[in-house]
Amino acid sequence: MKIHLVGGFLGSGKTTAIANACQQLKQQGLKVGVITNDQGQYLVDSEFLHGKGISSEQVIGGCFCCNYDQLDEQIQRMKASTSPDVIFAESVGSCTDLVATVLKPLRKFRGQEMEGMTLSCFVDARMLMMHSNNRRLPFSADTTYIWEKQIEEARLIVVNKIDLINSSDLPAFKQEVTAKCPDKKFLFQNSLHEGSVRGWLNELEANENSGKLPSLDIDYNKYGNGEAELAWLDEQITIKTSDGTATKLALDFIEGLNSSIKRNGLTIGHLKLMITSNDKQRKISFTTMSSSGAETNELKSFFGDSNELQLTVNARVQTAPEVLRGLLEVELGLLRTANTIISEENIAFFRPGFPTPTHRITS
Ligand SMILES: Nc1nc2c(ncn2[C@@H]2O[C@H](COP(=O)(O)OP(=O)(O)OP(=O)(O)O)[C@@H](O)[C@H]2O)c(=O)[nH]1
Ligand SMILES: [Mg+2]
Repeated sequence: MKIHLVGGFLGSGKTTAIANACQQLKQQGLKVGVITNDQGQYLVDSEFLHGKGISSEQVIGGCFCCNYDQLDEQIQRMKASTSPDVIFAESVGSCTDLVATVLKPLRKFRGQEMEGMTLSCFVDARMLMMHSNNRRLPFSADTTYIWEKQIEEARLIVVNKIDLINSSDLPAFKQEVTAKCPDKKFLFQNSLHEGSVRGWLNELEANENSGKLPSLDIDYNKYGNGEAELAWLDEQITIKTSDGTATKLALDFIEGLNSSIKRNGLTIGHLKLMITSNDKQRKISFTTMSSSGAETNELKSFFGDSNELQLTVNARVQTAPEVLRGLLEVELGLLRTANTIISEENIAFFRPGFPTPTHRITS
């Protein structure tokens, strides 16, 4: 069994790449599993993987490092149930220090059972380009510190969403990034593209000794503060109508929430939603660099008119949790009419707690 730990900031494209990779490995006849991870409980990513027929387990309520035993339990559970050849473990996007707190402990306690362990760090190419050009990222200094530490600790860096970079800028960008860190392996990837993800899989095959990476030198106060500057808001919403407008209302709400976050000058880490209606599902994402999540008209025709629709909301935004909740409530309020029933469930809004890893191996 091989374990591929996949880190990198919120919205950088980890789940997209993992889903694509799993589908390719399954076609090769391999058994795969994914462990998702989040501070919250009801995860859009888990629903997304489930919808694609990829078996997954979750480590919820905190990052892998602070819930190492839960991670270990989920690995053992997968091993017992489906005995996968490959497990992808996607860490929550605000987490770093994975070498000392996850890879090294796994190597120490479970090394005998593993054929290989890797660590990849995903980074949005547009953010890396900003950073390389000495432009400030749209996050606070301490949140940017987490983003930088994620890249620092991994040897294999997947510079993702390369399709969104102007192709004339690409050669110089690639050269600059590679020259700055000659000890790292950079892959320039489009995770929506099968051939591009195949390159990552080939690299994972060849790169099985990430357990030997050095542990980070990291200031946990800055790390904890950087995480606490992000607000988490999760909830599940049901919209019921009698005139077939549930789809339209849901899309109005989603666009409204995104616009309202932007209008208030707040930086999105990742605003992701799963829409479920008429036995169809679609994940919608707004990330730090993207202005819109999906074509509204395309979604309208995909779902068609409906009288009932479910939304799972996972919002990660740089602000106070109460502020984020307030913005959502206002947008939801706009949908409430005499003909509409809106119910909210499993509401949670909070700042991630201070990171206190179960193990931290520095040697
Ligand atoms: N154009 C383009 N879009 C991508 C690529 N990879 C991912 N995306 C999109 O980026 C958004 C975020 O992708 P996710 O895979 O959910 O990102 P993530 O890193 O798993 O996000 P978190 O789990 O919240 O940290 C989605 O809309 C994806 O479709 C890519 O290579 N190119
Ligand atoms: Mg994800």
